[in-house]
Amino acid sequence: MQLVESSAETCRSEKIKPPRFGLRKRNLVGLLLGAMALSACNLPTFGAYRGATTQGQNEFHLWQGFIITAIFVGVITWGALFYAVFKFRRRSDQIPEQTHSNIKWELIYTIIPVLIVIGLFAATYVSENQIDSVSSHPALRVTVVGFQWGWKFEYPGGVTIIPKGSSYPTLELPQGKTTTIKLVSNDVVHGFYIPEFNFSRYALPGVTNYFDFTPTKTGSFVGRCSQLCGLYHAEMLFNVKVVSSTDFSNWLSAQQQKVTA
Ligand SMILES: [Cu+2]
Repeated sequence: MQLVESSAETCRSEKIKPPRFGLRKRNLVGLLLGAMALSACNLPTFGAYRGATTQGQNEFHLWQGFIITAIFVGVITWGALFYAVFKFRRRSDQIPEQTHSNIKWELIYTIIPVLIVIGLFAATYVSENQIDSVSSHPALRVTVVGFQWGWKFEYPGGVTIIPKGSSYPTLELPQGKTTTIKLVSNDVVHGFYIPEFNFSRYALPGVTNYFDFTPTKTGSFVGRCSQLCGLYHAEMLFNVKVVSSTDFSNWLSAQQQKVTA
């Protein structure tokens, strides 16, 4: 009887044995991946700006997608490489079994990269179309003129902002409203670049470029010329100031009154 009891005890203790480490590890990895997926907005920036406009944020998400794909490809590729190096390393002078072709694996490593490239292309196509789309009824239209060596911003009502002395011009924009920028150059090729907007576009002589900015937050940002355009290229800085839509209206009316006065 005692023997039976003790064997039952053993069975019970076997039953409540903790799960094997492998299983726990799998659960942990699943948990981590799930947490990452659920907190996608907290993914690292991978060195890019999060974007202070809806267009810039769109570009930022595309960037994140590309980097995550690259990490995925890198892990698979390096993993497979090191697995082959260690698992099939030379152990003796005996020549291993010689095989030729493996249709299944050849199809897998052809189809998956092609699908990845198609996916990246499609994501780029969709994002770039959204970023480059120009509103037919923007809240504001501003003409930006690049010249050697500065920037000029032309607002409705004859308001013109130009560099004054040693101070750089400021491009004032309303938050939450779409502004269409018309970009031209007076002389050579310049690059209209606002890092925190994740946006750069050539200012080309004889060519007019249009694009939209819809700032999502107020603040001051730095702008610069991204093309080496001559001796004082480094002086081609400007500021971007995003203010609330009311503050912007007040500022623009004040500027327009100055023009009429
Ligand atoms: Cu320039």
